[in-house]
Amino acid sequence: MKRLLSVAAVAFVLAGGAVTAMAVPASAACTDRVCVYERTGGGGTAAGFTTADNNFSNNRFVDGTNVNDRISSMSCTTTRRPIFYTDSYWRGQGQRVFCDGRPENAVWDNQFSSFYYAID
Ligand SMILES: [Ca+2]
Repeated sequence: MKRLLSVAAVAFVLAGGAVTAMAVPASAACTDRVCVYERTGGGGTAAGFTTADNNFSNNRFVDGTNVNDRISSMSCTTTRRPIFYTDSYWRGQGQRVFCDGRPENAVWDNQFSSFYYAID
């Protein structure tokens, strides 16, 4: 179900005009609509998502290291805001991310293990 950076070019094209009107992403390593970063402020290695994910244990950053419990910031350019959870299967503490394209630091640093989209 997960797709890490596999359709980055397609996602960028599909995002089209909306992306051009937004701030330039802090990291060129991720062009997917939901991105996570190893460091705060969009720093360090990155990973991208094109769909929700119930368990980060099988997800890798661009540098090959594991995503689970290592996320320090997130960004998104979706209309449905993702909520990151400290446990798999959308359990534990949740953080709803603003989707203005700019990295937002994790409230629970190095603890996120899944994410889903909020329904407005
Ligand atoms: Ca996963």
